[in-house]
Amino acid sequence: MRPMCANRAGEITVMAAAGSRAGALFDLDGDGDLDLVTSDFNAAPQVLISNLAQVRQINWLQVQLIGTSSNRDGLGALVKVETARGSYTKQHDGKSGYLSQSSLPLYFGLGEADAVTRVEVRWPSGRTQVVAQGIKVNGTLRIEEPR
Ligand SMILES: [Ca+2]
Repeated sequence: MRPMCANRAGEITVMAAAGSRAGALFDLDGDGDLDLVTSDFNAAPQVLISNLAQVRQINWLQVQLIGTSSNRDGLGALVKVETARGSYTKQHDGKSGYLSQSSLPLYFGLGEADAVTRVEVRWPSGRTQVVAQGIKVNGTLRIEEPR
């Protein structure tokens, strides 16, 4: 058993290391920040809910890829999200780990940026696609590969 202490707000602080074997990262409570579920050695899983969205305003965008010429989920695609405050690039690697699978949409934390000006996808098929309109932050943008 791990030593824990709770403060007056009911928050619990874990005071010892855990032998986690796997972890899945996704927005479990639907508030926009990423939460974590771990599978621990000889122990029950831990469900770690982030309170970031309750502490301050967060801005984010999930990008769900739908491949047509490329594979169905666009695995291997390179996605660049541009804002007035900078850009963020991620490769869609499937987000799987040892004994775990996170949710597939790519998650981009946008910091202070409250608007996305452009999303560029370089599909595994070699095509490049740009979306520059209708992008709403704090939600999921579905992008289907042109046929
Ligand atoms: Ca969350």
